[in-house]
Amino acid sequence: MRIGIVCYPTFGGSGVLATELGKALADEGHEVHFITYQQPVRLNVFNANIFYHEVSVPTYPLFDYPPYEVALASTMVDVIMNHDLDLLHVHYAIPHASAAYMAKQIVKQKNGRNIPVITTLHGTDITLVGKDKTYEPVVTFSINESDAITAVSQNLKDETYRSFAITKEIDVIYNFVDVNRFNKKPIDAFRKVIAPNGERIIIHASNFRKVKRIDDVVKIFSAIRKEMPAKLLMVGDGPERHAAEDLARELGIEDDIRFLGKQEQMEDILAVSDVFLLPSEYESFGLAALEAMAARTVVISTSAGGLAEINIQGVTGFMSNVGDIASMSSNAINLLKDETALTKMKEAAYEQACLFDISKIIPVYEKLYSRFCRMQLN
Ligand code: GMT
Repeated sequence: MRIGIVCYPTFGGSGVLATELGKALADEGHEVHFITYQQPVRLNVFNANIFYHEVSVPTYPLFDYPPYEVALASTMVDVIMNHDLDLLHVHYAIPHASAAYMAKQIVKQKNGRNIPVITTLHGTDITLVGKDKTYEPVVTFSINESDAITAVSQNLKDETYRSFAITKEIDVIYNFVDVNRFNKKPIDAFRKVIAPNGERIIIHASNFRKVKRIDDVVKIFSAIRKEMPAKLLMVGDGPERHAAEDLARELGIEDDIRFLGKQEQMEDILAVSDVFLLPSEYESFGLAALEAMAARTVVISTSAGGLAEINIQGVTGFMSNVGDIASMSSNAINLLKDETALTKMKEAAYEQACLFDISKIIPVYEKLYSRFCRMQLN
């Protein structure tokens, strides 16, 4: 099949998932065309089946807001027609689903072809941004106009029906992880650099937005730090980083926290970590948590959104209510003090991640595509 993938090219979960999906589809022999404004960060391999089409948005003095959606729709039309795509798979509704709708109508008018559009909802496109009344009518319309709609968790599916007047069936297709990539032996030298005296290693990775409750990460770590020697790795970057750094200084734990910025080799960093903290206000799925579990890192999180669909309470990790710092701290401390329980839980986290292995989810997407594709798969 010839598949167009539209996504955000950044470190965010939706872009990571879309890129990994495209790479896996290319490995399966499909021709994959990425359409984005920048080379996706995880698109770091050469594969003859992968094509990248950059959306450039010309500026003009009149434009206070350059019309990205128009440029995106025009690029989609160009790629669909010149590369004879079989379908478009857009990740994150805003503005990808509405741009895809526009491209579909243009292609229909130009050559009579009805290009199927599949929209995958990822989370904040529904729960935060999409609900805003400045976007809601377009989001509802373009989701309903998609030929197929998928959500990355049952929770996100339910939230979508609750927040928008969706008239179509939404399929849940869970996010996935390449377990082989994350199942790595810890590099001793690396561990020694981070924790020279054998301290416990705690980790958090995100885009440091308000929804991630970064302050809670620092406060939980502070509680852990009072009980045992430990180091905290903060991976990623975003608007809440400076507040977190200030809080760390205020609590006097700044020497035990390393802000690593955006990192591509997450598997190496996770392999040396003991506990992954994710105290989010909401996660539709929590791809970062799943990657941690695949690397045998125990997840201590809230039970918000779809997290309970991957993390099993008391087996693969622990979950608490949003903002319950005391509960998340004591779960972490008790576990980190008990080597046997920690080892057992790390193994259970890995086993659970295997259920979401890439090899199990790619065929589900292929089956979905085949429902719409001119060329049926065997
Ligand atoms: O976590 C973010 O804020 C980034 C966001 C994105 O769209 O890139 O992540 C969302 O999609 C991920 C991939 O499906 C999910 O794993 C995240 O849980 C979801 N984030 C939220 O729902 C806040």
